Amino acid sequence: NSTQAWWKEAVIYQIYPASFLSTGSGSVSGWGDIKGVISKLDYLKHLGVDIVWLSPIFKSPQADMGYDISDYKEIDPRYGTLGDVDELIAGLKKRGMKVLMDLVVNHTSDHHAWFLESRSSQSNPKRDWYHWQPPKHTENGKRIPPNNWASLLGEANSAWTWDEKTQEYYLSLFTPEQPDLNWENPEVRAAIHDVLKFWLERGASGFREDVINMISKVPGYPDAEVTNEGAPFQPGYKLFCNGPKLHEYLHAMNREVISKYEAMTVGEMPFVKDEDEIIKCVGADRQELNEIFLFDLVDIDNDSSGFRMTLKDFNGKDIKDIQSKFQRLMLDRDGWNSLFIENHDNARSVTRYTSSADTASRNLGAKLLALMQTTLAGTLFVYQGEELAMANVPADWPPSEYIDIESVNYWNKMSALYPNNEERLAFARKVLLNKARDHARTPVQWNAGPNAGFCAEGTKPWMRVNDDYKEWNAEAQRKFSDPEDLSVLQFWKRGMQQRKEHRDCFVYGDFELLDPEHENVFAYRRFGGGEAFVVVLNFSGEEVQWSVPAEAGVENWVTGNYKGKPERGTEGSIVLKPWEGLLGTAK
Ligand code: TEU
Repeated sequence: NSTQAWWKEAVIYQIYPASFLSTGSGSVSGWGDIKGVISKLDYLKHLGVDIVWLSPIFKSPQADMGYDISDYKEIDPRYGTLGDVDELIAGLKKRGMKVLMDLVVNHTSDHHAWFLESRSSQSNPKRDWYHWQPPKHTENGKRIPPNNWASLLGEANSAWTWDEKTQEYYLSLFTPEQPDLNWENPEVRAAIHDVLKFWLERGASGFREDVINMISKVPGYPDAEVTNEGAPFQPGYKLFCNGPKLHEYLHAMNREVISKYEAMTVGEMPFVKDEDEIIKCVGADRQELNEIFLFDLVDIDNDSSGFRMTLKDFNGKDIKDIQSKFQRLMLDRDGWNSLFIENHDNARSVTRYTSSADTASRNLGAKLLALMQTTLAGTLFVYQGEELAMANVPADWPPSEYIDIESVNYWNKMSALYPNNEERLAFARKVLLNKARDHARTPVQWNAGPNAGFCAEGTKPWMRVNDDYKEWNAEAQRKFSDPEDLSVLQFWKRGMQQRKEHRDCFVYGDFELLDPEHENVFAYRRFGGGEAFVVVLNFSGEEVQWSVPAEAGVENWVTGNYKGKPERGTEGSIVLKPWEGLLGTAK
């Protein structure tokens, strides 16, 4: 369908700077820094990365790892200086690469000057820059928040924070340290446009926009429907996501700022389900966002409560249904999507969607996922360490090793609610083991040396290094030299190359789902630019009998995630090995 664009073809690599590499040049030891990113630009270039997205490096009290910004135009000293950022941008440019900044503008830090003014008195000119509301009261006079919305980071407390001094509540959907900005106020929108310009002028090529669908809320702060009987606060996302003015705000940012530069935007949009609404954000004729992060795949194991720190079983068919639904939606309605299965807010994909239980399945699982990610339509995102099959932390790490605010809030809440209930607490530990954001935040494993090469020997990394780094690290995988049996890192590199060599097919081509009903096998045909490929992915640790559909038109199985060239029939029934992925050319 779609017109060509650099931001569609690019491979975007997400860096979570705190955990990427610490050179010791920042103000906090054992903390990743900008110079660390600069030192790995050749690694990224060699891998096939075109664009780097940096999670927030701005000045921040770090209540939520920089997603609480106190100054949008200053760099937090723990990461370095504005000068370091200029050097980074120059280093990227020299290699033909670009950078996306993380724009966190649904909320600021409670230390931001705007909020300090806003909270100073009810009559302050910036009072209306945030969402302030008087309290409500129960029949017996108890003070309660203006509505029943639950906060989002693990504790499911009220989304409102009481301000003693001015005797009102302010809205803080994530933590009390992250007050929500009031986008209804035109001064707020102008101030954000100014932030965008600042970074575009400095050389950024666009933005990843944090929870951008929350900037417009349903007016009047109505109560959310009670979906969790007995819980004091309820998921309110239907009321604070994709509100009535979202498109107006996105369009204005695009028209007044983004379009004046050669810049791209990818908007993070949790909770959105409505397809018309999705297309309104990313339709080619809309001038709102270039692309979007949808949550269906990373929320695949959330139960029906509306909360993330929950569990649910899923299988290959669930993965297939989600993927094929969005492949079709974007192709049929001229929208554009992102391809991601990892980021700093989710457990590691190899553990989650496949298996990291032993060396063999971990290699296979990571390559299976790489094969999927490099052959679907959309802009490809790779999260740091994903290219190395970095996995979740081991099951024997105690809850005290989980230091992310969401994990801490969740664990404290469970411990307080069920202090002596071993069964409940065992379940809570299982939730941490499967879902905690910490899994993605352990230091990148560069080599088998002290601290996995993340920081100097004798320095304590801000977060514990995963125990498996001696076996699983970049250096080991770079040296791996059997061309018939690539390391995960080399497999990713080859996949990205292949995607670029056949971009009319893999990036811009059409998608056809094969065998929609199979429980474990996700198989599809990609075709375009006069070529066609078939991809077959066995999302199970068992051998599976699979019959090659005639309409697949397979000519030749060219490669896969097992050693050597796959010897398999091109029609009729074939056996797929555990976690096996095949790539074939097709008619
Ligand atoms: O995340 C938004 C978001 O909705 C999540 O993925 C979040 O982790 C989840 O709701 C928790 O249950 C973004 C950032 O990526 C995340 O790191 C921030 O904590 C959050 O916004 C607030 O800025």
